[in-house]
Amino acid sequence: MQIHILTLFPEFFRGPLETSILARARDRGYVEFQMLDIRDFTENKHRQADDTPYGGGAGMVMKPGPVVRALEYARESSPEAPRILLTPQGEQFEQETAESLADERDLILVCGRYEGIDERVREDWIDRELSIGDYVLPGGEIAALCVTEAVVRLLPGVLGNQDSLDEESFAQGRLEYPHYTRPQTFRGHEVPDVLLSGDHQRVDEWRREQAEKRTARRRPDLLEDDREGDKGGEDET
Ligand code: 6GU
Repeated sequence: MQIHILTLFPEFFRGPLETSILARARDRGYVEFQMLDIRDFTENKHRQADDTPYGGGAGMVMKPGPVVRALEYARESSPEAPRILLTPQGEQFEQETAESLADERDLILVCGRYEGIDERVREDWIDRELSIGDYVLPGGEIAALCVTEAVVRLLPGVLGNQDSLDEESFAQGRLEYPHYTRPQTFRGHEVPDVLLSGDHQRVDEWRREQAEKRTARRRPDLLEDDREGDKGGEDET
């Protein structure tokens, strides 16, 4: 998968893309990152990529020319890739969104600044708009990193252990069960006995029960969603 990231702040990505799972995925050939500095696609000598809004008002708006030329450049090597704008006005990015994006050949991520991007770009050169939640960030860069991490870890082969994908939070509409590791006693707090029993069936049951309780307490909305989408299916009790 090739992920093109269009941004006014390419340096923002250097740390994250060179760290941990993203760096490993790239080094092993599962993904390539193409950082495009939108300012490189300006045509004025000050390399100005934003301008004041028609009609007046606060803030600056991203000029259409540089963004569209950067999009056209990315499309030269990835002609079919969805062009995704990161904006608080987009549809909410969910695990399901990550799963569907992981099936694409390539992706083009456009980091908007929150005051906005010229509306004509959104209308004709953007396929999809995503938001990572109902709060305002100064730009789409962090959101692009969220999408990138969530998608890349789903690419076949990137995680050593595919089982962990099926068990994790949201994969089954549940939060994950609690985890423990050594030492067995930590500052007076014990690991639950069942995990030391060696009885895999009891361990599985306990984990399922814990996941269910935790979801009911913290995210009852997930259980409700599940019932709606799964009428007459699994026993919920
Ligand atoms: Cl995608 N961009 C910005 N600027 N703010 C956000 C966001 C995106 N998602 C939530 N807040």
